[in-house]
Amino acid sequence: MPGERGGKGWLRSICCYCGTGCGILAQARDGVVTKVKGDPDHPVNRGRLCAKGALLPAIFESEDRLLRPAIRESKGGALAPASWDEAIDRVAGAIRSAVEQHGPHSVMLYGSGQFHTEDYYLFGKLAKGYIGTNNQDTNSRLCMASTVAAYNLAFGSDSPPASFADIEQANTFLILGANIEACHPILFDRIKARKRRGGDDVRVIVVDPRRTRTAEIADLYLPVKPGTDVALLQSLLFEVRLAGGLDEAFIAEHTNSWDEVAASLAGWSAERAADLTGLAAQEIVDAARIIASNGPVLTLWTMGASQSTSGVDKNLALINLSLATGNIGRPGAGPFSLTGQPNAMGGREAGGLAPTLPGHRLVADAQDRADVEAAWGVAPGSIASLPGVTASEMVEALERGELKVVWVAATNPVASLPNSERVRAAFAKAELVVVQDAYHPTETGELADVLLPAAQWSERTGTMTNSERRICLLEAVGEAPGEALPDWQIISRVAAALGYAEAFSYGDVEEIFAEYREFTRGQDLDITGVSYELLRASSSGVQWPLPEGGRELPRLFEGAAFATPDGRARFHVPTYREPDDALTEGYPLSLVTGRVKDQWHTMTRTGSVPKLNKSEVEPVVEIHPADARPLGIRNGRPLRVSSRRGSFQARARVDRTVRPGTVWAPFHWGALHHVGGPVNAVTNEAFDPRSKQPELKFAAVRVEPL
Ligand SMILES: Nc1nc2c(c(=O)[nH]1)N[C@H]1C(S)=C(S)[C@@H](COP(=O)(O)OP(=O)(O)OC[C@H]3O[C@@H](n4cnc5c(=O)[nH]c(N)nc54)[C@H](O)[C@@H]3O)O[C@H]1N2
Ligand SMILES: Nc1nc2c(c(=O)[nH]1)N[C@H]1C(S)=C(S)[C@@H](COP(=O)(O)OP(=O)(O)OC[C@H]3O[C@@H](n4cnc5c(=O)[nH]c(N)nc54)[C@H](O)[C@@H]3O)O[C@H]1N2
Ligand code: SF4
Ligand SMILES: [Mo]
Repeated sequence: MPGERGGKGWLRSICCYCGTGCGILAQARDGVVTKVKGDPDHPVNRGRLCAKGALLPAIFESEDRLLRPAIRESKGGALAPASWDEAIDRVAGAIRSAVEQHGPHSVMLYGSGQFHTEDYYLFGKLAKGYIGTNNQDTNSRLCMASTVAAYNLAFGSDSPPASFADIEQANTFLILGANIEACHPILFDRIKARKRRGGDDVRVIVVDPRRTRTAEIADLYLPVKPGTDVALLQSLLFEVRLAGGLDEAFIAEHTNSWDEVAASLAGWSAERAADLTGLAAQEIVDAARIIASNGPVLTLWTMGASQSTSGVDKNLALINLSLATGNIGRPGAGPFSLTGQPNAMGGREAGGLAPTLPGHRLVADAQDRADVEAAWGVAPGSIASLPGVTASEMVEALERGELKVVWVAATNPVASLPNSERVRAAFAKAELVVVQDAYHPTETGELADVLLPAAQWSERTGTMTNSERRICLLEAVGEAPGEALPDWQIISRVAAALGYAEAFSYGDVEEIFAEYREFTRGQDLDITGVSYELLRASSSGVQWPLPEGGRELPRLFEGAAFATPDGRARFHVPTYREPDDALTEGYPLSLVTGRVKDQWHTMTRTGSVPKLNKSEVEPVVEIHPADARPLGIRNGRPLRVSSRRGSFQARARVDRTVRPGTVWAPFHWGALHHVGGPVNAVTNEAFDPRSKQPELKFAAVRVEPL
């Protein structure tokens, strides 16, 4: 059997949760996965899995599986079971009439980092190539957009330079706004092992307003005030320079615009940054000295940096620090943004974001459009040059009545976008909401006019790319239940019903991969040397690029050849700005939101796994005793959190995990999982002007006991 490992029907896959991308061996009985184990041959996890991965078979026991299509005949009516033909006709009919009456930009396709790369590619081909709108985005907008923008600005391409293998060679870890213990547990194990083996040579610096379990392994923990990282990072660079930590030769030979950044450091002494960041000046100096003297430095970051109205600036400041110290393109070093979802990277590759086309191309580039049009066989000019609506702009476009049909697949925006009541109201205004999901009910599915049942992990074949550019094949191990279909087949059927059968007829998913692969030829992410056959034969997948006849590159920029016209990386001056939501007497506290180790996002899968629901049974709001006491808030008692947009209720956890002035809450429990309402009722939809990534990490709130 293809992909079979170790005999007896163990098939190879990848865990469908975080961007670590752990290798899994899975076995099915009667078409359902009943056993999984970590793949001992997979280089990422060497046989280990965290609890979420190890408990994957339990997700198939959920009673909430969406098994057949359903249609709501009229707004306000009930959803009634329908055949696939009826459901597809309804979707295609609505798209056709919206395009006829209002033009192609009245349609939006919203996908997900939980798609396979082939699904993304097909969604984009349909939207951008055939319907003729760039209104196709992914939930990676909420996750990776600031990093994509910053990598492109600095390197000329969206190319994460480092590999997980650099963990074992790094001497200093700068971990900023990342709770790796909870969100990338197997990577955390690797960092801990490096620290154990390296002894005093290894230093860990953690920057986070919350003293997470990740911070527990820190030699230096910096409880930064939320949103002030740019001030800290400018100051770190200032102090690194003072400590003699610049790599002058690297700056001179391989970068541009250092002088502007050097000039921008004036005034960013540790004393000044201490005021803004709430840190002690000495802590900043200490961190800078470690970075200056204890290389190689591996910088790891995620949402604490990116989900911000200064997300791009934070990312650029992190990259500047690596470039200025020569910590890039060599073992153990690099500015390395970890991806959150299992295939956030695949969407970046295949053109899943509104401004992009397959193979790191851009809709704004006339040559890129022409190349893609030619490859798809559509008339010149078919791909619009207008930028598409992003996920962050979708709500306003719905409110203005510009979007008539919204097709949501593998994401749950009513629960995961900021200011959820506004999102709900906006979706209710659409003429047709299509929700393609593996489960029902979900917060978004409740607003659907058409529900399309999707096959999920292990029920379909395809590829995903993890944080370190590693492409792996996920085999179909079991079968989809009921009438559920793989996402790519659903997309193909809608395309066929729209009259594009010829361009969307694929015998199997591998044909889609082969078509997509051609778009990478000659690009920085060239994978023309990759095939399903190769992926099936290898126990480790492939780290791009792997051009035909070439070799894969675990570490990029080793010769410091960047994808800019002159081959040099570019420094950019980051600007320090306050978060969008102002703290006032009425809203004096900063709410930071995040994740817990045993839940995944909006809980459609993990929420029904009993063993995962033991560690955190309900959402809490962490608050420092100094804030709780004057408000009369007691540990374990209910409280209300209100912002300028809305409120939710949860229990208080009074402890010293968060810094005074800051409260923290997990965002997993949406309206269907918690009577107190969703955390996203209060979060802010303001976004970074360059990346359009929303500021999910900062809301000015008031807290009161109930
Ligand atoms: N268990 C679990 N793992 C997951 C997921 C999950 O749902 N559950 N989701 C996956 C996905 S899609 C993603 S994107 C990743 C997210 O992974 P992470 O980004 O690591 O997770 P978060 O908890 O959202 O946020 C990380 C930290 O940012 C800190 N933070 C908030 N504001 C600031 C700030 O202004 N500055 C700094 N320096 N830090 C700040 C928070 O206190 C928090 O500890 O996790 C992935 N892994
Ligand atoms: N307050 C706050 N909000 C946040 C964040 C935060 O840190 N704070 N983080 C943001 C980030 S980084 C992210 S990535 C988002 C995540 O937010 P979402 O993407 O909305 O969350 P999920 O629960 O992962 O939604 C995935 C949906 O796809 C379904 N699904 C699973 N597998 C398949 C499949 O194979 N096919 C199909 N069609 N459906 C499938 C699931 O049942 C689920 O309904 O949340 C964002 N929202
Ligand atoms: S670390 Fe991430 S990829 Fe690995 S088993 Fe856990 S959730 Fe899955
Ligand atoms: Mo994410």
